[in-house]
Amino acid sequence: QDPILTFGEAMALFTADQTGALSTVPQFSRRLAGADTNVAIGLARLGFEVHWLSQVGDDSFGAYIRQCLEQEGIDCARFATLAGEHTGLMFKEKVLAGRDPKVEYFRTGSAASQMTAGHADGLDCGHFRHLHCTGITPALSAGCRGLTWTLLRQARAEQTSISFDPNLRPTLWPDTATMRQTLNEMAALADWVMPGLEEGRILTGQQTPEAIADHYLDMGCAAVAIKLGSEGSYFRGELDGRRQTLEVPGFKVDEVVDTVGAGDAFAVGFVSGMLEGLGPEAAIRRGNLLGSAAVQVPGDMEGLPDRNGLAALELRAPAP
Ligand code: KDG
Repeated sequence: QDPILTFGEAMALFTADQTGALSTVPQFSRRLAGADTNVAIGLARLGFEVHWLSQVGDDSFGAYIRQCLEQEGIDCARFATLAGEHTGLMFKEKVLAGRDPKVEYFRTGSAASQMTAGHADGLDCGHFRHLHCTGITPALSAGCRGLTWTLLRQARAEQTSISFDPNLRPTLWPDTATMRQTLNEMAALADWVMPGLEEGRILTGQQTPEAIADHYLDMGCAAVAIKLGSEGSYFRGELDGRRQTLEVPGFKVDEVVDTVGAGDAFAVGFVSGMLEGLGPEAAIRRGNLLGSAAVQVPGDMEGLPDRNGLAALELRAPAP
């Protein structure tokens, strides 16, 4: 299979072992986090050749992240270690069902946030079949914004397909207007844009899934997949020469343990399905299925299956 390129910031994540405010929790479990790495891992588990471009500090957490990604079979040739700098960290609450956990970041000035367009030097985007990009990386710093623009423009010029998940992180941006303008301009370079419904509303100022999707389709994107949480997903794009809509319901889950990472799992399902030529309906369905698997585990990507796991999930899922 042709290679896929992903890039961004991977962090060491500490999830609270007990419920309650982070200030009161005595124990945490160490895991890996980062929206882009979640997608990279999910695609690698499904057998895609995935390359990761990033940077960590020369500390134990950077070493831990490298070990995790190498164990997943991800190509780390463009994954640098920056001497004297630190790796980003993230802490996350354990919550009772139905609530999104509070997170705290310790990533300002991290090695990843010090990346610049120079990190793409010598990279041949035409070598990759697909580029996956999130809106978190350009929020990290001016240098990371430059890197994101460079990779998006190179991929576009080389006709490498691009998926873009806005992943809004308002606290990482100087202001909402800059976030909206930058992410909308970046999304315009992508083939497939995958916002959550609320993210789409914030970014486009539109309210309905159709109006949000049309905003991006009018800018030249080929398809928009809008995540509707437990309701499933909404797809709108060019099919058989005209703009069409698909609504695919979500899968029921017994217990929602942690919603963080569900959007990345959806991206893994949708992007892998589209790259495999399954068509939008089956791709969206796979996205919904992986999203439902992700919310049933505490970490971001522990619920992401390999091919056998995917087949087992599909067997248990109700027929469309
Ligand atoms: O999508 C999951 C991410 O939120 C998480 O892994 C950490 O990348 C992350 C972020 O910046 O929130």
